[in-house]
Parts: sequence; structure tokens; C-alpha cells
Amino acid sequence: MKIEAITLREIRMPLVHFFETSFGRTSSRRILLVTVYGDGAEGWGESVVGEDPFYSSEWIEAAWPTMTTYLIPALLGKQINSGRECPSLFARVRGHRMAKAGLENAVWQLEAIQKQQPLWKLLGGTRREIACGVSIGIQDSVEQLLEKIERELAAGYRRIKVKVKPGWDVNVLERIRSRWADITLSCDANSAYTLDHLEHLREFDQFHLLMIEQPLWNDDIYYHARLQKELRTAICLDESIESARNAAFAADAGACRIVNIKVGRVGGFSEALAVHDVCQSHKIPVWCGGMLETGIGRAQNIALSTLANFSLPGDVSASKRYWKEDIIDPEVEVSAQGTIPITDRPGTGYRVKPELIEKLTARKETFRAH
Ligand code: OSB
Ligand code: MG
Repeated sequence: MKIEAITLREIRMPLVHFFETSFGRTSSRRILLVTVYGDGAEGWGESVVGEDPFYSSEWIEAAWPTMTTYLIPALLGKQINSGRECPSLFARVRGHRMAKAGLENAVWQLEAIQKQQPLWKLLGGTRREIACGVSIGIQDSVEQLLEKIERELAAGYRRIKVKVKPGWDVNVLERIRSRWADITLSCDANSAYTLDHLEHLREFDQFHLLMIEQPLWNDDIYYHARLQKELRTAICLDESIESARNAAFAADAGACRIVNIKVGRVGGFSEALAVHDVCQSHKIPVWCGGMLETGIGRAQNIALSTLANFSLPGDVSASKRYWKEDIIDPEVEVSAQGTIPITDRPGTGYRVKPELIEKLTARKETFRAH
């Protein structure tokens, strides 16, 4: 297929509830969407860059010119057969993985639509339903957090993850465990601790958590390996894993027992599949992380989660937890059993809503091949 045109756009969407992590609070999202046109069809992608360079060094104002100056010219007008060809086209640009993923994933979706195949099959998935968990941010009070957990458990979610940071951790986990002794519970620190907190982090062991996600520095593997030797609780790496090579290093070093795969963080589906395979060969289970995506990114996360080694519930949950109205039809819904069924419809199986997207658009640029 020839890549005939590419549209880049920013849409703005308020969250139904703020989301707070150890690095800050988000109330409204600026979302970067990509549309790739070829052979009479279109594929959509979402770059998970944030509003600020806080989760990673990438952010929307850096992604935009990186895409328009380098990545889009590398793709536009090319005759390609698959999203798998994108990484080599983009290889000259260092980093900017979330920007690359927005484009690559749109190409995968385009390919799936053209082949009239479900994206999950194209990716090599096998699961016919995926298990869902929720990630619950830091709240204004522990009571509010407990209320939220109660609501998500009643909705059927199979794993509760709470955000932690110094001052909002052991005290909070204690309250949760005294109310729900047996739920599958994990926590995510987003790099809020250092090895100076070792004795404090040992206290987490008493809560039999499924995992503690990214306790130490965002770019670290070595010290996580030192920490993992000291803790009974499994460490899960998120920020530190940007490639399959990072995953292999982490596995060899014993830096984690679980890996969170975010397709944007690693640069697109091709690398996400490679991370999945590396982890599988090291017997490290993975799960699909989330970045407060709209339905476009969310539907792609669902497709990825059908791969065999995604054996733990992910942070892939219902549209209505984030948005008053999502930009896809149908919206992502989660069953009372905490699962999302996988359809045989082509592409992601969810249709974008072009009129709504147009209404939400704050800026847009289209590039055409000559
Ligand atoms: O660390 O997993 C994270 C959201 C934004 C940035 C980082 C993270 C998160 C989440 C939310 O935990 C997951 C979701 O519900 O999309
Ligand atoms: Mg995380």
C-alpha cells in the first residue's frame, strides 16, 4: 500500500475525574491523533504523549514537530506492506518512541482494514477475552479512595492498582487491606522512591501485593535488581522498559518479575511484540498498561492484550471511567466479570466518530504525497 496522506491533530478532552500520580495531577487531556491514508482506506493511531514531560521526556509539543519534520516525511509516499516496516523508516530519529508509535500503530490499523482482518489476529493474538484491572490515582482523602475501590470492585474489575508516593503509601495500603483482605491489589510509585527508602519499602511486603510498579528511577534497571533481591513483593517495571533490549537486560539482571507493556512507551506494536516475546522466553508475565487513552488507543491496547503472555489483568478499562463521551463507537465496555470480549470485526473492531473528533480538534495539519 502507498501512504498517500497523513493527518496529525490535537484534540482536547476533559477527564470525568482528575488523575493524580506521584508526578502530578491531570484534569484534562491534550491528545495527539494520527490518520494514515492509503489505497482508499484510513487507519487511526493515538500517540500517548502527555501534556507535560513528567512521565517521560516526551510530550505533545515535542512530538508534533518531530513528527512533521522527520517521521511523517520518512513515511509519506512510501510503498509498504506492513506496520512492521515503520521502525526501520524511523530508525534515524533517536528516542521519540511515543511519536513513532502513533504513526506505526495507525499503519497497522490501516493494514488490518485493508486486509479486512481483526488487528488482534494480525498481531498474533489468541485470547477471545481479556481481563481488566483499574489504576486509581491519588485522591484528596483515603475515604474517597476506598469509595472508588468499592465502586470498581462492584463493577467487576479483577485487579485494583493504587498510586503511591511517600506519605500516601503504607498508611493507605493498610486501610485497603483491613477492608479487603483478599482482593488482587498492586501499587504504582512512578519512580517516587530511592534506595534510601529500603526499610520503608520492606513494609510493603506485609500487604501481599501482586506487584509494586516502578519504585525507583525511571531510567534504572540495575538498582531495581538490587531492590528486588531485598523484597518479597514482585517488582514490575514500567518506565524503565523502552525496548526489548531493556526487557532482556532487566530479566537477566533480575530487576523485576513482571513487566508492564505500553505500546507507546516502547515505540509501537513491532517493539511491543518483541518485548512480549523476550519476557515470555524469560517466563516473565506481562500486562498492558494505560496512558489515559481515548477509545482509539484503548482499542489498540485491547488488541495487543490478546497475545498469550498478557496473562495478568491490564490497566485497560471502560471508556466511561475517563470520558463523558468517547470518540469511538461502540465505547469500550467491561463485563460484570471484569472482561472485554474480543470481536472478529476488521481493524480494532471499533469505529471512530469523525464528527465528534472534528468538534474536539484544536489544531490539525495534513501532509500529502506527490
Ligand atoms: O504509570 O501506569 C502509569 C497514567 C498516566 C501515566 C502513567 C501511568 C498511568 C496510569 C493510568 O496508571 C492507567 C490508565 O488507566 O490509563
Ligand atoms: Mg506505571
